[in-house]
Amino acid sequence: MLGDEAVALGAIHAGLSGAYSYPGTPASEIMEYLIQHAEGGKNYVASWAVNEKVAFEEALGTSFAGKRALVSMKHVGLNVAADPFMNSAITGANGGLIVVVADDPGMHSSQNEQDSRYYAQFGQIFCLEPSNHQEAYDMTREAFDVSEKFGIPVMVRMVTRLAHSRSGVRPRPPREQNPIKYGEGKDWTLLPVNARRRFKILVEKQKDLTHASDESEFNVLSLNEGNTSLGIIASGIACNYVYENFKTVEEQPSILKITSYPLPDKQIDMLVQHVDTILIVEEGYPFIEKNLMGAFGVHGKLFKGKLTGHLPMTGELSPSVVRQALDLPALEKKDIGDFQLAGRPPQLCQGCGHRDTYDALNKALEAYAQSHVFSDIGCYTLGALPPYNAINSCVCMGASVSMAKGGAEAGVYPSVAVIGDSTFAHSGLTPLLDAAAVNTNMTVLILDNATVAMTGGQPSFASGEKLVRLIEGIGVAKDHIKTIIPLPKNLEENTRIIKEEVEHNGLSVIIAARECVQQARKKRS
Ligand SMILES: Cc1ncc(C[n+]2csc(CCOP(=O)(O)OP(=O)(O)O)c2C)c(N)n1
Ligand code: SF4
Repeated sequence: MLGDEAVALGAIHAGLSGAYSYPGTPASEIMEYLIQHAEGGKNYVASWAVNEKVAFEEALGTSFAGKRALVSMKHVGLNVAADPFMNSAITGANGGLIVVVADDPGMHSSQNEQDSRYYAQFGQIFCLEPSNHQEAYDMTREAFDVSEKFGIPVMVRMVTRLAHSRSGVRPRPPREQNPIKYGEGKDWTLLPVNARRRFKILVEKQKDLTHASDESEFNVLSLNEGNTSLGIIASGIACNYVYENFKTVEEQPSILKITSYPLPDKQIDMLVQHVDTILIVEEGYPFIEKNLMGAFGVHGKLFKGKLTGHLPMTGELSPSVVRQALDLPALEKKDIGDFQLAGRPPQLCQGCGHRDTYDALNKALEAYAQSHVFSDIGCYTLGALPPYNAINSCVCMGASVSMAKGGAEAGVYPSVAVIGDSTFAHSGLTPLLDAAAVNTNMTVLILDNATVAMTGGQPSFASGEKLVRLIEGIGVAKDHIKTIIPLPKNLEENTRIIKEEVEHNGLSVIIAARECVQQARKKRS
């Protein structure tokens, strides 16, 4: 199974009742698997949501009903869901509530490489970090138990390399779903008087959570009695990069494998007491390292890791990178002569409608000495690359519309936003409401290809006629809502329409409507 699929199966076998998600690499396959297998009569809800905040709240509602719920997302999705995430730690969970967050160290397909373990610590909840596929399955089951035992949401932190690699997984017998169970409304109503009481309860739980982490079977301390010079603390996937550098277990120095948070204090203490130097190997930020070192370090002990420059602060780890930190001789490299693989930057598919939209937009903007095209995130972000060089910014989902408004109000003209249909539904709708309220002088291009193409073709919530009606309902003047069909034969007409709307002194929305050619191909086959 893929690591993502192991999480999904673990959840099904743990008695899952409801799962919600918004697509995002490398987390999408969790929901894909759940949807695919729900059809086999598994009797749970598995559903894409319009964004991560909505997905989180849907899962929280399921948990409040006493049922087991899962919400999954990529790391930046948790920024969008941060409000319910933080507050759910205070309300607590009723049925088990699991937040699976897939981080993307190395930014294979993301705009940053933030480390979600900080969110778990920020929310003061329990976090499990599988190091392999079997653990992805087992820990997801375990996460539901921890959530129900302590009445808190539990995070399962995945990373790309685990989410998207395959291995055998040994499943266990499935268990029943929870019956519906109503809870204490006053615990869940975060008026200050309740929130203060609940927050205190959460803080008081921390000792028990640390104890549970210390007792967890998933943290393994192997002391090498004959070697007191070096000890290693490794977490999650990074454990494998350590193990791979030793041919036998006997060769290994003392290793503490950490896969649960809050950090297991006692086990860490035992390792630190046993050795002089501690190398900390973790994928992501130096989270464990910072927590252990504090401001002054530990007297008499030498810590090595990312903060000390022994491991890189950015990007993904690998066995060879860890090998250097272990001071082991580099492995011999195979000589492949002067063979070189050509660089192949990603590009829009041949025949993609986004190409035709950018051709028309570039032509329409030729007449202006200065313009700013605020883009959003989707396949169309590839318009940043040659031959289009069509966009000037891309920050986070939905930002194109709000940034175009801010830019226009600062005097940028033409101020253009480019956003896809799924991203528009995710978080472009609300800033468009803002712009419509004051009729900002800007042009919004919504590229409606009727799918979430970038992440593999999940369903879009605002496409076609529904999208047009939404924009009308938001308050954009009907005369300035235009639809174009981005095809080469329509280049002249599309250029003219974009130009006209850029010239209009107020808000315009142009919908470029044409199905993603990859999706069309899939449907045909
Ligand atoms: C907060 C957040 N959630 C999810 C993603 C992953 N993601 C990148 S683009 C995108 C949507 C793309 O769909 P759309 O806007 O319709 O454009 P298309 O790719 O179809 O052209 C998603 C879900 C992300 N980057 N940020
Ligand atoms: S997947 Fe679809 S939207 Fe994305 S580049 Fe290809 S054709 Fe265009």
